[in-house]
Amino acid sequence: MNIETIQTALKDIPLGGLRYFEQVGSTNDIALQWAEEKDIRDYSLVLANEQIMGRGRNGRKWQTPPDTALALSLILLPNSNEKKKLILFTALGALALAASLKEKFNIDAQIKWPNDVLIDGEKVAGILVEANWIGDTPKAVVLGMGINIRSEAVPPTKETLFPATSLEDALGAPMARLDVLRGLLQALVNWRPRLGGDEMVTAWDEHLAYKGQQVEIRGRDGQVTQGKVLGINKDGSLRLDTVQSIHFGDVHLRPSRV
Ligand code: BT5
Repeated sequence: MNIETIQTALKDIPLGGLRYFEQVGSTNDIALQWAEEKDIRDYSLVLANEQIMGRGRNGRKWQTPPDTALALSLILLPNSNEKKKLILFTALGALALAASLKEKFNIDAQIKWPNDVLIDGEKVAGILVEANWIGDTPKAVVLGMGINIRSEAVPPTKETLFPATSLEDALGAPMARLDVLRGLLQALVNWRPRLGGDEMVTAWDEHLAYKGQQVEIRGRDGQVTQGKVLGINKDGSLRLDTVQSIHFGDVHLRPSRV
C-alpha cells in the first residue's frame, strides 16, 4: 500500500483529499487537526499502515500492527440535517462495512450496538467517531475505523476485552486491504444520504447482533441492565424487552450467562 496504489484503488470515490502515513500515533488525531484547516473538504481521508497510539473509546487502546489492517479516519462535513444526528455516524460506519462485506465478499457481519462489527461473535472492527466543534456547532465529523484484515492484526486474547478476529480468518482466503477499503467507502457514500432514515434503521436492525438473545448492558455508572434484544428504535437507541431503551454510548454489551 502506498499513495499511488491507494489513489488508483479509490479513483471512483469522491475524496476531498488523501493523506497516507506509514506510521502514525492515531489517524483520528491527524484528521481532527486537518479538519481545523480552512479549506478542509468533505470526504477527506487519513489512512495509516500502522498506528502506535490508536485509540478506542474512553481511553482504551486500539492496536494496528503494520501491514495487517486498515486504520482510517474519514472527515465528513455534516449538513444541517446531519448535524442533528451526529450520534448515528457510528452506525453509518458499521452498516457501510457490514453491507460492503456482504456485497463484495459474501461475509455475514453483525453490528454490536453501538459501535463494533462482529463476525460469528468476534470483533473484526471498531469505530470511534469524534467531532470538531465551533461553539456548540459541529464543524467536522471524524469517522475513525479500525478493521482487522490479517490474523496478525488480532491482539493476543489476554489483551482484549472481547473475542476478536480478522476478515481473512472469516473468509479463509487472502484479501487486498484496498479492495475492502474501496467497498467500505462506496457503501458509506451510498448510505450517507439515508442517515437516520427508515431504510438505514431497517438495514441496521437486520445486521444487529444478539437479536432475540438475553444480554446484559453495563453503563458508565456500573449499573447493569438485563433484557432480550428486540431491535433498533427509529432514533438509533437499542430496544430491549425491559422498560427502558438504551441511549448512551459507553456500554459493555455481552450475551448474558443466564
Ligand atoms: C473501539 O473502541 O472499538 C474503537 C476503535 C477505533 C479504532 C480506529 S483505528 C482508526 C482511528 N484512529 C484511532 O486512533 N482510532 C480509530 P472500544 O469499543 O473502546 O474497544 C477498544 C478495545 O478493543 C480495547 O480495549 C481492546 O480490548 C480491543 N482491541 C484493541 N485492538 C483491537 C483489535 N485490533 N481488534 C480487536 N479488538 C481490539
